[in-house]
Amino acid sequence: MATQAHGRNNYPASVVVDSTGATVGTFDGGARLFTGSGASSTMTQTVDLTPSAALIDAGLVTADMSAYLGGYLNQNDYSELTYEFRDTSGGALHTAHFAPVKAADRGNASGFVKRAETIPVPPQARSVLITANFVRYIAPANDGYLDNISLVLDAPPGELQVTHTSDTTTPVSEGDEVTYTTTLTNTGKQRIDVDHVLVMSGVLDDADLLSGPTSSDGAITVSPTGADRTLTGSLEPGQSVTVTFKVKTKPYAEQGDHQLVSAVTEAGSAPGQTPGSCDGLALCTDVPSADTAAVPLVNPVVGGVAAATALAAGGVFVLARRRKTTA
Ligand SMILES: [Ca+2]
Ligand SMILES: [Ca+2]
Repeated sequence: MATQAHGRNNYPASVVVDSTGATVGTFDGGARLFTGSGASSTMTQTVDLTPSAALIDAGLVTADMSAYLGGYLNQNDYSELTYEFRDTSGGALHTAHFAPVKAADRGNASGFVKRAETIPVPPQARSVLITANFVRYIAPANDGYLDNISLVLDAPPGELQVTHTSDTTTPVSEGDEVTYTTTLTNTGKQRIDVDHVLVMSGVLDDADLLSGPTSSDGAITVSPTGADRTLTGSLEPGQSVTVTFKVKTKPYAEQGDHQLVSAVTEAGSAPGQTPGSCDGLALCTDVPSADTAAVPLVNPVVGGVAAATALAAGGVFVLARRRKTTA
């Protein structure tokens, strides 16, 4: 095995040719390409799959394999490539083979043809033995060419769905209790990290904390103090955890802005100051507080806010985050 510079000493540039010899594309082949040496030569590399063992055994991983195989003018010197997926004992579970690109496949032009294959990685696979063979038909040079040998593992990501609700959206009066529920669910295929903020400052200016916030499962930890709390941890596929807290509305005269605004954001996206509305907050509830002592029947200002809030509360708020894992 040897390497040569693309485009020098009659070695081809990084060009893709078809069976008529026409150049139909180029690729980023870098500075050099692999060639054979002598009558035949071989090179190998073993890729360790053990970091992805759990996902592989769950049948979640696909392998994308590709390479550019080529040769010189009308010579049938060629390269070929195999990817052998092996178990812990080295036994072959599956072998993908990229067939030689002969002179007829290239229309007798110097250049490359791309070979590619995607397979589900067989469960129990722990390594891939990649073997390149270079075979010479016409001496002296072994003109089996090979470039951009690739193996990429892919698996469906974890996906986090978050909802945030209050048990009322109509105006509350002093002394009323409101319960808030945040639900975090992993609807994807891999474990996913949670790093969020439960924003309570817009509620606690108008109401006293009675209980919580409490996580239903140790997978999600709620920071113990502060008007805003962090929600951190990780969720397995299918796992769902709720975080709840309950407040009691203060006497009207002791309230802040009379808007009980609470939200959940991703870490780093929490508002810098106490929110007075849900503007700019995707996962948010806004419960207005009515001055029932002063306006016992209808308060048109509060009514307008309540109508807007009911619209916001009628939907399901979803934030999704996707993560791609390769090995
Ligand atoms: Ca040759
Ligand atoms: Ca408020």
